[in-house]
Amino acid sequence: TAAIRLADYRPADFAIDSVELDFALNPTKTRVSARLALRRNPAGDSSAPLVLDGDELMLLGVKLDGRTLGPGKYEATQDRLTLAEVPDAPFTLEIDTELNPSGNTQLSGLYRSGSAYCTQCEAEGFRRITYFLDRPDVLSVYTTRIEAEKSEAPILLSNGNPIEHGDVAGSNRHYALWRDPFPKPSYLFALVGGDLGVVRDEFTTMSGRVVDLAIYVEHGKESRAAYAMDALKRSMRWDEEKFGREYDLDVFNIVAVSDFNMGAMENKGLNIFNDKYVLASPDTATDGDYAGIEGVIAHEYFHNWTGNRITCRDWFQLCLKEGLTVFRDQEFSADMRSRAVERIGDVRGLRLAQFPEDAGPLAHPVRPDVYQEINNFYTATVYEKGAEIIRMLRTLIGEDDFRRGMDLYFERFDGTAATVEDFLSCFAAASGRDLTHFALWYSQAGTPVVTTSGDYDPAARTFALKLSQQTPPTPGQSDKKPVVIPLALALFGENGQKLDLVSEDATPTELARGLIELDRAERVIRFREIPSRPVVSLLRGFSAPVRLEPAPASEDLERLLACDDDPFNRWQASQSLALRAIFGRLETGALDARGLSEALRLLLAKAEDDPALVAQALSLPSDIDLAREKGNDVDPDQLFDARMALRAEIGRSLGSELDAIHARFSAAGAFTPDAASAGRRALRNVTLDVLAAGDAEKGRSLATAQFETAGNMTDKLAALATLALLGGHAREEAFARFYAQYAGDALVIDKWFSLQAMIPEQATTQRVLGLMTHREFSMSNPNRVRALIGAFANGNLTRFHALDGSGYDLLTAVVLEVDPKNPQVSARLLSALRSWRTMESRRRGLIEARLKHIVAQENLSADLRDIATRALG
Ligand code: B3K
Ligand code: ZN
Repeated sequence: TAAIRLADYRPADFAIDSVELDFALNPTKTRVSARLALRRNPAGDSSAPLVLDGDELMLLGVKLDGRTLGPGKYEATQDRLTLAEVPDAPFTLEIDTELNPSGNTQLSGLYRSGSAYCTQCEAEGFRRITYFLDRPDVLSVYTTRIEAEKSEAPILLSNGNPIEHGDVAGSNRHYALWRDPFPKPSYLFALVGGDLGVVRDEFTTMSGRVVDLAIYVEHGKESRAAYAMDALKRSMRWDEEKFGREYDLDVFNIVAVSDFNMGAMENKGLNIFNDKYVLASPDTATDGDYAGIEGVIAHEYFHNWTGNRITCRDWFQLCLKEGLTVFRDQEFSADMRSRAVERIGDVRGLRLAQFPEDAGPLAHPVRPDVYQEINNFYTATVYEKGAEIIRMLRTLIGEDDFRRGMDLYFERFDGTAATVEDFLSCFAAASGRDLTHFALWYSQAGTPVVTTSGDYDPAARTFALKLSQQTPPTPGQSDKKPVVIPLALALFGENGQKLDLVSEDATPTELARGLIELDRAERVIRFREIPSRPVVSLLRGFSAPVRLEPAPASEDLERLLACDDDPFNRWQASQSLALRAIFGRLETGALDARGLSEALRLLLAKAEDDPALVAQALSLPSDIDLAREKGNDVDPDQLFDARMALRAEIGRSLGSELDAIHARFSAAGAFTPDAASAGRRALRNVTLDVLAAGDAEKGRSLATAQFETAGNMTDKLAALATLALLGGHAREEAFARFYAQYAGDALVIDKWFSLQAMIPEQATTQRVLGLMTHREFSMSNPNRVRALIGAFANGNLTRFHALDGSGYDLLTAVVLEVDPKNPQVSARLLSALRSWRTMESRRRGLIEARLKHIVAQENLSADLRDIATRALG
């Protein structure tokens, strides 16, 4: 297939003002009648034929202005409907298609999840329902009629407001009519039909309108939707308070389904969710699950303004809605929880997923300029780095101008399909700042490396800080330009006091805000009146998505850990100390963890102040962190050994403190999912983990006791994770009991699959192969595949990268098995190999052979072929 390029964008030749859809739902023969009000688009080519997109469609008939068209009047294939001649005046086109929802295993278009019917149309699923101009810049008003057997689908939902419903005379069928008054692109269309339980509530908007809220779930799971409902109402209020955005329909519906390719989907007025991001109860969901639900509920809700009211002109602008909406949901979570802990978690995620992507063969700009398969661009770069760009923008222009820019954006572009340039123009206008250079963040891929060096002159009492930047080459972009990097900075003196920033080399604003803008290759700032060699706290709050080099010296890190008033950088100091210890051991064979241990001991002594933050500091870098920091010639076994040695050493040297914390922070009273309680559990569970690393016997008995008495899933799963690492009979016993307790509860069994897949032992590969035949496993369900195979490939580096190639063989076999069923899932799974070039040579060779084997297959999906080909580069 030919590449699609941003440079080739042209407006559509036709506009579709309204769409009337009529669905007669049936498991294998669903009939769709679409009636489109079309006219030529003045901005398009006035003599162009009408070409509508389709995908695997079966056409039953076409009418133009009420008259049936003979086969000679159009040309229909599975993926295209062409009418060479159409009237110049507005006209209607009626198209009948027949679908087989039960046979739709791609989970794109109209498909079945359990016994329900549901849809997923972003990015290009609507063309699997009917022929259409399936592109985001064609906005139409939709009216949808759904008819189904009453017993099979008592619930019938679509976008917008409910208009009418009733029985179909002389049959056991009924119908519902929905109308969405807001023009929208086809990717936001949704339909649900099924026999579902429901939780209802209402929300009064800031102008006093009452909105009916409903969350539909599998019967019997209603009580597990309470937290999602609460998160929804808090999201609606927050968007009013923080962005002045009010909800705009009479109803807001959410449906949870168990077969879903992604997390959730923001369809107008009818969000469809992976049930993993809706269902929670204390004994089935961890604190991480609760936080995930809150974040995703908010994210999809916030899309109503950033994505739906203002959508994207084309898919290259995906970050316009995704980066911005991630930024909004991160801010929401920061307001609902601890801002510092949220920031640390977000940066951890960025470094875990986006940095490796940006450093490997799949690197692409936040706004790509070419793609083969758009589904492969719903990436950490578009989402998470996209959010970082928005955050930098706010940092640079300040909160007030940022809010004014957002208001202007909503004012100017409501009801349109916009571009990144449109968006930036609002902030340029609101702040009076030229954002041309800043915009380079959207088009230049790769993670900039900021190199620093400091020079203190005691006689002159000056400290010269040299900052330089460089972005490594990425595919298709060999020469990089300097970008605008906001570097938040503070200097600390000998006694931990914060020093005033005095310099002629920075602007007064920069000095007053403690924010240096590094917008060229190099900058030297000489600070004056510095009484002694200072410690630099740079990139405070992770003010830009860059890598800093080199890490400060150990003594400086220890000082920062003690005195920095930026909680992010305090945490960063703990991580950098851990990295130093680990890489020190790799180089010299000797482990020196004294500095880190002492620093952590001080933190533990003050654990009550902010348990969640201390928990983050105790969570040592993962294998993936280490592999990324190493950058090349990665040998996962070596990294793993060094990491385990550090954990064990910390566990031994802090044994009594950890023990005391574990006992003191034990669960008291009923479970509540709030951030403060979650923080206490996080601290308790990370102490258990480190403690067990230092003293296996003690760890085993504490973990076994916790596993048996835990009153919530967070504590139970943490105990099981600790036992999983310790091995032996206690582990197998615990896994068996966990299964016995939760058999049949798919979302909980996913955790059971994942923990087993991540056991860092030789036998795990066989274990995973065995679990693939477990009766609760299914290659057709994306959550199951991700829980077992995804966890193995992304969360178990030593086994996945086993030198006998067995891990790679497992992944290759699964990818090729899943691909014909569900290309989005197979393509995403294969992305686990995106950093293969950083491996040491033997593994590199093994992976390259697997990738070549995949590319050599005939009949690969476009999605998988795209990833495999680009990975090989
Ligand atoms: N917009 C959807 C993503 C759909 C992906 C389709 N392959 C979810 C979200 O970002 O909110
Ligand atoms: Zn989104």
